[in-house]
Amino acid sequence: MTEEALQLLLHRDATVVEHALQKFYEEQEPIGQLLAAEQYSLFAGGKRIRPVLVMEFCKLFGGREEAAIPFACAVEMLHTCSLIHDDLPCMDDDDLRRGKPTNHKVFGEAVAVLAGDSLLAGAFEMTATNTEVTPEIAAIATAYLANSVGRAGMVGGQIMDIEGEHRRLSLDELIKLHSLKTGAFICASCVLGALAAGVSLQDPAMQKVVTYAENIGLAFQIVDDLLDAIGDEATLGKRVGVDTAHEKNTFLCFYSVEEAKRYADRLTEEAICAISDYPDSEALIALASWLAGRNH
Ligand code: GRG
Repeated sequence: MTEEALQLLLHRDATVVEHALQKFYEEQEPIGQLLAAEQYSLFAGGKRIRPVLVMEFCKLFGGREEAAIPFACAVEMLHTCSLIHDDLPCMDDDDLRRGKPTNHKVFGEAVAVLAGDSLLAGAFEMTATNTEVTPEIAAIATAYLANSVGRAGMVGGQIMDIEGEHRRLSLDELIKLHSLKTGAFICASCVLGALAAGVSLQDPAMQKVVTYAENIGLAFQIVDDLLDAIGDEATLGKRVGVDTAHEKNTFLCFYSVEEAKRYADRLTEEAICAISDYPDSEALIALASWLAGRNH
């Protein structure tokens, strides 16, 4: 698939999800500044990688788009929640995200915390009430997603990250941190797409989904570290050099820039290998390659 065709596809998937999210917000009762704060970050122009993974894995297994849309909306809401909370003064203390002032800079810390909380709750409401799949699939997806962002996933990775700031982690610890903090949620996005298409967690095909997801998840984080070190602030829409300033553990503590790029490329090859036998895998193959070479 050409770069142009991939960008068209990403744009199309992202637009479908964005319309669904807009419709959801049009139906909500305003209360205080909550809706405004949620929408400020949700519609600030992220890449929408996780919802695209949901949509494309559903497509790979011949599922209906309608079944994937609520899951895709949910992962973007959860992702946005994690970004709002990550930017807070008590976490990474960032003032720029997606090219705009961070949520707490605009709405204040209390509203930012609550906007994140509300996005989190809304995401699980969205997966649990997905009527385009069976109630059993909705429940399985909800539990899988919850596990991926809780102690065994994102929150667990974040605590390792925070507590690791004061000491040098080993490479194994760093890989574990990121497989929890970023990888588990990326994996859940891919798995929810397959679930929407009716693939069960026990199906051998699901192992291929997980292998693809784990490899692109780790590659994604390596590229994230590279972009913080050598990326361009205007293109990224967030501050660069933050990892060094905070003495964060990153892959560049263990590898040179060139070695880190090669590592990300190797993981990308592994990811591609896991799914390339499927007839309609070109989009996911192109997506994995694009993620490894992205500049934002
Ligand atoms: C929300 C359950 C929950 C917990 C919060 C703050 C926190 C605990 C965890 C931090 C998780 C986090 C923000 C990890 C970083 C992941 C990452 C690389 C984000 C950047 O993702 P992109 O590049 O961003 O997809 P865009 O803006 O394009 O969507």
